[in-house]
Amino acid sequence: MALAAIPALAQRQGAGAAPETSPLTLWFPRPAKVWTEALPVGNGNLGAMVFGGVEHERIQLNEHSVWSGHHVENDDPRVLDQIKQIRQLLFEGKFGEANSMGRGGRGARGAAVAPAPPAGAAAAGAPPAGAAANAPRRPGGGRTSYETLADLALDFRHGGASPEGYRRELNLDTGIARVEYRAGGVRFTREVFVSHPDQAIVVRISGDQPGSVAFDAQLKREADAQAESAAPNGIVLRGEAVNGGVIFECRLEARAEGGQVKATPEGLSVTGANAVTLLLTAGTNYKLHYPDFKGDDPAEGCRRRLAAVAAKPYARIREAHIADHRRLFRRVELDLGGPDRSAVPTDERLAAVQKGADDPQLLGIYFQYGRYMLMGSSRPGTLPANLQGIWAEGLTPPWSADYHVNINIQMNYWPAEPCNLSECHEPLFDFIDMLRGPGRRTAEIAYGCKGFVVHYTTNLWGQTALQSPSGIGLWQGASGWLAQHVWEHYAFTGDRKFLRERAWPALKEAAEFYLDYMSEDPRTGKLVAGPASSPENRFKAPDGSEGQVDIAPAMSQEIVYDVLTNVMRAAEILGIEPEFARRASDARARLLPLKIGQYGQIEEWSQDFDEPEPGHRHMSQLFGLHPGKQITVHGTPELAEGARKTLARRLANGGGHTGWSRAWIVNFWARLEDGEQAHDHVMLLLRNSTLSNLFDTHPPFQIDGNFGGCAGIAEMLLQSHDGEIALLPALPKAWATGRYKGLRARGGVEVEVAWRGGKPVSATLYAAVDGLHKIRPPKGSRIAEVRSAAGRVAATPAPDGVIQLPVKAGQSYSLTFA
Ligand code: FUC
Repeated sequence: MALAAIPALAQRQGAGAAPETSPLTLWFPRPAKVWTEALPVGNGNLGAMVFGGVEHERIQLNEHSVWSGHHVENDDPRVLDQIKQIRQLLFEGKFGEANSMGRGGRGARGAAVAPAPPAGAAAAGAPPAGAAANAPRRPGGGRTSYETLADLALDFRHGGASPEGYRRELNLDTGIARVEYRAGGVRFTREVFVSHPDQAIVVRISGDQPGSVAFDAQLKREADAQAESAAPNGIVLRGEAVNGGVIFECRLEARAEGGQVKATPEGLSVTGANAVTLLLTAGTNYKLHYPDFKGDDPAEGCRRRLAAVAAKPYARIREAHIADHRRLFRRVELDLGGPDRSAVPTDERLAAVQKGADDPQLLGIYFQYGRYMLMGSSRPGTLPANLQGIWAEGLTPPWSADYHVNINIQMNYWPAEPCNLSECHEPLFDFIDMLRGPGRRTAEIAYGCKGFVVHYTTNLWGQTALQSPSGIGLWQGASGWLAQHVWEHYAFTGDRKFLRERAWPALKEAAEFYLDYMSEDPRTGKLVAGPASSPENRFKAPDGSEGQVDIAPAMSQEIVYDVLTNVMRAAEILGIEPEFARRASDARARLLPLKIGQYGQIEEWSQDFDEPEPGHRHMSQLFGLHPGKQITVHGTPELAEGARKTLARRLANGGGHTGWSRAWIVNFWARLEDGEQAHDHVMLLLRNSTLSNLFDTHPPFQIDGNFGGCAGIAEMLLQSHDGEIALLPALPKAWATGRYKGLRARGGVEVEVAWRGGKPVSATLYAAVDGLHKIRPPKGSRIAEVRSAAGRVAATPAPDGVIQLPVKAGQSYSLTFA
């Protein structure tokens, strides 16, 4: 799948010319019947799903900020006291009492809160019908959800001719979805893409016979919107999110070459054209609520962007789109070997894999699809990728397509840095900054603490309030886990300005909360990060009660460890706030350490409780293994062994049954340097948790598994979390021969590696910043020589094969192996 295999860009405009081809293409010999067979295109703030119907084309549209609801301040001062009591009860070992304490209601402002859904409800695979069961509940009963923008419906007039030579594809290398068929002696072509430079959804319809293009176009939405014609050749759709929320607008304009476009009360009618370009812009009034978002008045913005893009010929819009897309997309190349099966439709390839076949090139597509979808749902200035990225059908997507912050949104961003899409990480940083305001208020009112806190789910309105001091709600890890992302952005890029201006304030404020919230366990003298739950899991206490809230869940301890470690490093690098760094370091030294339990596993709770659901989908106690760096194969071998046993036990009890859970397992095994296990679980991700359009399925569709799977494949090929750059740390036998280019390691290093017969052949490191790196060769091989432009670099391997390599910004270093 080397990109060198891609033929030079064919000059093409409209029908007739050959389109670009790439092995990185999803294709199907028939239209999509259901939404999860359609193909996604997006530019970060506009998304579309292309069905490719012959007589009736449906292009379902999304705009990132189409949300119902509004910002609510419902922090409840009464929980402060309850939490203190819960803490005391837990110290006394009264788990039953502690766990029933906050249940059943809360709120000085009188809002009764329904109990959290039973843990495991989602594990059964059934998301709540309609609006999410674990969606935020607010006084007034308002609903808060991401929603579809509209559908673009195109009705063609083929006179019932049955189509031949049908092909529907998504070329990941161009970011263009294409539909092609012959009907009534005419070869019709549609191209759909979302231009980032021109901020528009672009649809091009052409026929290879003059005057053959005829269709009607409508903009439709199932509720709360009105379409009207915008003479002479446009439609405008205006509306408001259901039950109140943002106000949106969407504008469509048709530019026909030959023939006629007529605006009708129903929409547009095109007759006798050679080709038609449809241009669509959309926006909402969201910036009014989210000051950093660079939106504008929806009507004004739509009109302005439409006028600008409409002034350009299609070929130029297309060319600018491809250039922008490739600037990011082509940074990484991955070839995992195996035969070229690009002539086989994608769903057939997936079906073969699901029956047990191997298809490394399909994994290559799956990997690049993850990068493609991050580019499509998260670009600088947009909202971050939600549970479905940006693609969501209807008005009540599963779990409101919101921001779950107890793994899901973080998993969305795991590929951002290693897979060389650093700028696509930025929307998450803006989002974190937005959450810091309400999160600070919540920290103060609900906990009496400094800093900021976020619980397990939030939305674009900045919901941070503690819904109930019980169950899965009482989990304060989101702010700390989010703060890991700003640190990692620095770690990968070496961007000190970012560290000082963006990362430090968020890191420090996250740490401040935990430093205040933690208490000393009178029984051990250690610092504990509870009362808290361990995401969505429960335990059986010695008193026979089942509970979720404990005094020191491993994940809470590990998140605090991670935040404090990063704070200490950041303060040292920046040479600032030594007092605060000392406070962090003292607290870290006093944290209750991780413990190994009766099965040799890392204990999930402060005690080795019985587990009612030992195969639970969350594996929170392994946060320190991934995405944290507290547990490493070379640094903490006993804990790494504990992690291995934890995983094995979860799996033996049916773990990994949701897409994201399986994707996390890939990352865990990669970190444990077990290439065979990691590979088995990549295959299981495709076998059990992937839909025919390669969307991850929880079930249903949830995009985190795509991103986690993409990151997991990268993690098998390159790691850098443990103070060294490890080349091919978890290479499976199935990928005997291959090559990658453009994966990134911490310290601003881009890496290229080629291997054959399971052994490295060559590697090149490109340094973006000066540094001193340790390089670990793949197991069973030795670094023979390192050369830079200046000649041979002295690098003597230590007994474990690791070399020390000083690098200079802008230089590259070539490694050979023995
Ligand atoms: C977390 C998970 C569920 C689901 C939901 C959106 O709460 O436990 O499985 O993915 O997020």
